[in-house]
Amino acid sequence: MKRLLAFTRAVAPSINECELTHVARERIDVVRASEQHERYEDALRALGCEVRRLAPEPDLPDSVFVEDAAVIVDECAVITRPGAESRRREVVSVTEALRPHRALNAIVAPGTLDGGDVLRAGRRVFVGLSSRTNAEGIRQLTALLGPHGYDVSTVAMRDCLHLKTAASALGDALVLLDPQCVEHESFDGLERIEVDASERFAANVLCIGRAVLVPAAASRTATLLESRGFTVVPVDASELAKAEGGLTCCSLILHA
Ligand code: CIR
Repeated sequence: MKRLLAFTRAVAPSINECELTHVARERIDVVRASEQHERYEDALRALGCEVRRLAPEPDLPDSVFVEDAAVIVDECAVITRPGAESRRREVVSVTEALRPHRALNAIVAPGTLDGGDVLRAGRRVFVGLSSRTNAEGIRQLTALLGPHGYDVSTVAMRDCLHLKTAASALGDALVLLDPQCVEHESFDGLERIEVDASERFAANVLCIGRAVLVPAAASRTATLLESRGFTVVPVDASELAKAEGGLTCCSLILHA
């Protein structure tokens, strides 16, 4: 029986120096952010994950957002080259943590890629062309995943940091998306549902089996997901939202 591992990392005390692209800087309460992050880890445990904390990186402000450092599929993992220079060193510890579990490859210069731009639904992999992920990064990812049978396509988006700010996979055949940030047509071949129009940043949800972690502020989208048969787990991640992070960003989940 395979275990479900969830790699996480503590909130860095320097998080107030985080990168910001689309939101205005607001003071982040580090204690509150850490408490919310612990509740998030509890929610992962309750869904069967074995949570493993990576070594803390107190001097890397965005290091809690471990998702951006790797793309993991069953056959291998791709260590990213994050688009923000300040985030490049985050991959070192993630590489060591993943080494026992997957064959590793890496995105190399001049390619850049953030894990938050990579949405996988079954054998389809959608990659956002963003301020962090460039065409060369997508080309390299395509070359690395293609031989394993993944069909990689590039997605344009607007007014959001990462593709997964705009859309999330709910299993292999269904995508939740925010039509203000991404077009339905980008996900041709998959069923699509939209977030509630009144809820900004509701499209970043974390699906584990038939359960979905949903931002506590997105209650209408949560009701929609329940009506589709999902078990919704509301998670308050309001402090890390000030750092432009969502629910998928804070873990790297794999079967091991
Ligand atoms: C950044 O700008 O890189 C961080 N402040 C937020 C990263 C969030 N990660 C994600 O959406 N995967």
